[in-house]
Amino acid sequence: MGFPKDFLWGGATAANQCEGGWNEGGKGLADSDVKTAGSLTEPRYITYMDAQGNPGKAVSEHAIPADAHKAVIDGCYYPYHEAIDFYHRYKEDIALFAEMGFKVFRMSIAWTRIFPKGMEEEPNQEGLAFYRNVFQELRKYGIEPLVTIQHYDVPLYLEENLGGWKNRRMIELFDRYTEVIFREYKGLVKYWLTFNEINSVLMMKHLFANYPDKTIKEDFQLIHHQFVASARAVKRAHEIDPNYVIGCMIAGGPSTYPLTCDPKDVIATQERLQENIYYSADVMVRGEYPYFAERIWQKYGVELSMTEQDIEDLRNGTVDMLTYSYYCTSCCTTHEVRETAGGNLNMGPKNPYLTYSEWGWSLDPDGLRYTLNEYYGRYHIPLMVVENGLGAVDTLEEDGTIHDSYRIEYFRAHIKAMKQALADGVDLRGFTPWGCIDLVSASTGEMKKRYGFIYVDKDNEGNGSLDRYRKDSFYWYKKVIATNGEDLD
Ligand code: BGP
Repeated sequence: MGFPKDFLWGGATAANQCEGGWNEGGKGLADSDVKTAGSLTEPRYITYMDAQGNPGKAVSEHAIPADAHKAVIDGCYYPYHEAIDFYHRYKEDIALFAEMGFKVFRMSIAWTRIFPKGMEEEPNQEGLAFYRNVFQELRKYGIEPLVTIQHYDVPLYLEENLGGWKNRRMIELFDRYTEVIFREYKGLVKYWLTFNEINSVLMMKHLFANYPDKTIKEDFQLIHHQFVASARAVKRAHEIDPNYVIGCMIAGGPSTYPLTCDPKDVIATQERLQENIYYSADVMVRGEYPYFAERIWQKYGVELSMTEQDIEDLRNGTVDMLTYSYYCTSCCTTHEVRETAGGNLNMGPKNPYLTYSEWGWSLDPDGLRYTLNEYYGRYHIPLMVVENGLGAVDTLEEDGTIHDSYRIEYFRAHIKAMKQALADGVDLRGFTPWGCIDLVSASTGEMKKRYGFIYVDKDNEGNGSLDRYRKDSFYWYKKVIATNGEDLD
């Protein structure tokens, strides 16, 4: 048994990490436009102007002074402003995806291209036209778009004036945005995802030291608004086009294993998983908060404001599929931690049985098979792995080649793991490796942390020709797709 014959092989990107054109085509400022570049050791900053007009920068939202407003500051380098210039080069890039044989391409729409401030009555026609052109270009090659509606990208105006998703009004504004795109792209798009890694907000308290209690409480309210917005979008999508397939998207690898077989570690892991993964996925797949939600709210002193209408909306907007990002796994323990590891939104004790990438993310293909079984066993709806990959330093040789055997090795092992999960009986429909073309890293803002099958000539400081080059993995993945996952050599 191998991959089903209509398996969706492809790749994934997000608007802010690849488009550039930050102030073109009538686009408004997004919250991600005020994020600087960082590195493994230096955080990315959010830049702002304080009440006296002095520029400043903060490592996270809650460190920004109350009277300041986020702003683009002169002299600061913002890697998303140009990114890899997909905005102007999408035709060239899509031709390369087609050459690899992509069946699907995951991308996101920047809300600020459609509603520059997020609150306008009418959408921005130039923004609508841009995505129409991209979808048509994909269709030309028979590539199915898989569109994330919000991928870490909110109109800055809404952040500044409403407090972003903390404010219930965001649900209505998201409604307006989704209704426009569902109508506009009917017949061009079939697959949609509501929020990228919606569960990530609940992990912030574990990622940042001194994360304020007040912010934790707000985060639960914020994600509740997103759950409702997501559910309403699902319902609306089906009303507009019954052929639409609309899924949720979660960060799928965190807190996977107990570090030891001490039952206390097992319970700690179970609680973490409930909090980090199932709290969110249960709401979106099953249409109601899980039985353990009350315990979590009590733990953090959360008093959720939830209306009767919210409850009904959640019930009526369950997703058609569950999709997730999978890069690595992490461990949980109640014992003293000797060595910690990094990860995609998941720090934790180092797993002695795994090796780690240059950015400290574990390499764990078995964890992919394990999570596929866990999620399918719990929900019994179709799954897609919509992010996976190895962030690594690549070398562009003088003759224009890039020998990324480490990336091929990573994918070979992960594709084998998916094959095993399919043999286990999991209903897995597609695979879109992250950053199929090199793009700006979300966590560090670097170009150096590359994921692509296609190399983009640009460095961390923004220098480079932006020319595209095929890596060794490009040819390898092309063969994998052509043989539907049979030839992995
Ligand atoms: C996920 C995000 C992506 C992406 C990826 C890789 O959390 O959904 O946007 O960037 O992680 O992470 P990074 O870019 O930090 O290496």
